[in-house]
Amino acid sequence: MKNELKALLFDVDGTLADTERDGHRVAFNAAFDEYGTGWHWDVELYGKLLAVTGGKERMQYYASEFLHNQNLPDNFEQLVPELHAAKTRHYTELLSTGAIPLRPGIERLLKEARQENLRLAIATTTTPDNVTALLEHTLGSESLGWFEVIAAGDIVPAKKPASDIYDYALAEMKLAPEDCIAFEDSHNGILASMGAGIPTIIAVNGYTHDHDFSGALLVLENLGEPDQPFTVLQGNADNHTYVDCALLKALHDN
Ligand code: XBP
Ligand code: MG
Repeated sequence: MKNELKALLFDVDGTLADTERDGHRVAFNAAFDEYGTGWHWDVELYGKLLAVTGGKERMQYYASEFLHNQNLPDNFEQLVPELHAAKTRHYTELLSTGAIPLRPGIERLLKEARQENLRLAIATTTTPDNVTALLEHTLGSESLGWFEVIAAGDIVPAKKPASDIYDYALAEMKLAPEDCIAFEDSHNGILASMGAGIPTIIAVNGYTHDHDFSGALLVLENLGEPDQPFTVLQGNADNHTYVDCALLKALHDN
């Protein structure tokens, strides 16, 4: 007999909230202005840069693949962590204004999962301070304690699409991948979660609509709400119109 569902693991950027276009991108540009790099990442370019996860890694990717390492600021390699720290400061300041809300269904599902004694964790490539700021300014400070593990950023050497961050969270929680469901929004994300062996539900966003989500349990526009039914893009949700624990258990048992 199959194990019962024990835990839900959530990605952050694009999954809990639509943070990339109007959050991270804006903060990168503010840091570039502060340091006078002359760079600006518009909405379309940023979509291409999302191929690489992690802010420091993304700046290095931009320099090598888009600027061909020409006319970089002096001491670029040493500047990257400084630029990134400035970007994190701008990003957390932006979140503190409440500029970025949670996506549909996230707060409802987290609260229901807590009532049903499902264990919760976060597995993300973003910086830990960014996760704290998002949770504090959307669900309140106490919500940090809802997550048994907040696995984030440089805690593992290889970021998504490597499975390391999910492997780390599973090890910390002493859980097998088949005891869990992961929530992701991107191709790199599902490569990481499924690389760790975790069945995965996808909620797409503007940047990830056309990504390859082969093998996902379900691909949705968003998790939906009782008065805001989801659209199913891939998979079978039977008669459900929003993601709740009953649907998760049904998918898990199948
Ligand atoms: C999220 C990311 C992050 C953020 C930037 O990927 O790619 O890099 O854009 O975060 P995922 P930092 O949702 O797959 O975890 O600048 O803090 O690194
Ligand atoms: Mg994501």
